Amino acid sequence: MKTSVCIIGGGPSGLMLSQLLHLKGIDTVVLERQSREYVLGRIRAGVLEHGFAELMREAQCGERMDREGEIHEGFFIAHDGRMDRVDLHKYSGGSSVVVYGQTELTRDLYDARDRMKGIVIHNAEDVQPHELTSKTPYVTYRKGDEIVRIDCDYVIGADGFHGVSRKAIPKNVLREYEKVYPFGWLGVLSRTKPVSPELIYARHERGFALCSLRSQVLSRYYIQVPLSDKVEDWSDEAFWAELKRRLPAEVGARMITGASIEKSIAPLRSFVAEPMRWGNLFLAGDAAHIVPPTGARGLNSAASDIYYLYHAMVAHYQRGDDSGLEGYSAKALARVWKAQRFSWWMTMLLHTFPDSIEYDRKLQDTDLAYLFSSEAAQRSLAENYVGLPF
Ligand code: RFL
Ligand code: PHB
Repeated sequence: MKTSVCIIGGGPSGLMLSQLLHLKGIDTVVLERQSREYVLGRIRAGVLEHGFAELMREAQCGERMDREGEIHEGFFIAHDGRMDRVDLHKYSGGSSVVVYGQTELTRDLYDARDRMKGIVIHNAEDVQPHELTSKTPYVTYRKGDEIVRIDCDYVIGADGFHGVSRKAIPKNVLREYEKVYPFGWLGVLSRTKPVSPELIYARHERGFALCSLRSQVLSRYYIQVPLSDKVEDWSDEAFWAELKRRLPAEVGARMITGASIEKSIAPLRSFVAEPMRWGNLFLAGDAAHIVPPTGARGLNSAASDIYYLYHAMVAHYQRGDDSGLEGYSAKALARVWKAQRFSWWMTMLLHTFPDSIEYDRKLQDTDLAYLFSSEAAQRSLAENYVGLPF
């Protein structure tokens, strides 16, 4: 097989880039290790920044998002038994975020790829990029007993944190920065009316909690748990009881509970790999960087990578201009690190750290008190939460 751009990974990053390039007449093949059902079964992000929503529209995939997604102009931070609202709209100069599930947007991207007869190969085993520093790179994968080779100009590593692409960069070139937090998030999806029309991020001495949603009939809740906890340790009853304990009493009292339809634990991690380009391999999204979900930045960091790569590839194929490709890594990383900083800050502000000392907790109190006493601080939070410009 032969293509211009071979994309490893059929998550949101890979599908979005493939769709955008196809619309500009640039040929791509997407290789995905899992089945489509598996990819669509993963419950992940719920909050999309303005820039991500714009990319969905540019990819001609925004119709259902615009119809079914909810525009959110603010969220709450619950602490010390009270709720303070962050007015995103007011403090970001009129911007907002869209609540629309990653599952739904991935489905929209798959549908668009199908409509355009884009090539997405599922269940591709042993995917491996080769000759990445040559002018003729290629990717191989196995389907049953057959090894298939795809020759291409460029390889995009959009295969998430556990993918193969990043590992193809030699150890003496790749620099990895990592911070692992001593807890995870236990998430529950339930077909119940959300407790609040806007998200509630809760700081509590028993641990962080988050009330989010997918629609007005589908709730998504999270609680901070120790890394040693297993999903099986948490019955639905135990989850609801603990969630309520961490919320202001009046919020807990009006919480509607029900059977969980999905329950999983995600560890929290901050991670950046540099550079994001090696020869003709370009990393994008979770393959290159991970944030703890506290600031809702994961998918949104991927969005800027895709935006830069898309424009760089179009400049290359349509005008022979390689400046975008040359500058990709530095440009992408500049924004990536700002999302890292913000996600780390939100995480430090709102979680209970097992090894914290009295002094640390006083600083958390003071950070929150400062936030809600300073318009400048709220402006900074809002600017980051709705997404810094690409
Ligand atoms: P993905 O989604 O991991 O997709 C990578 C794809 O590559 C495939 N793959 C391979 N394919 C071929 N060969 C291989 N060797 C391969 N290895 C892997 C995988 O099967 C997969 O399909 O990466 P991508 O596309 O970069 O997208 C990133 C996002 O998924 C991620 O950043 C977000 O989900 C993070 N995140 C959130 N981000 C937000 O912007 N807002 C949120 O509200 C938000 N909430 C969250 C989140 C992540 C969470 N978890 C579980 C980590 C909430 C949670 C709980
Ligand atoms: C979610 O709805 O899954 C969600 C929302 C906001 C976050 C993280 C996750 O910060």
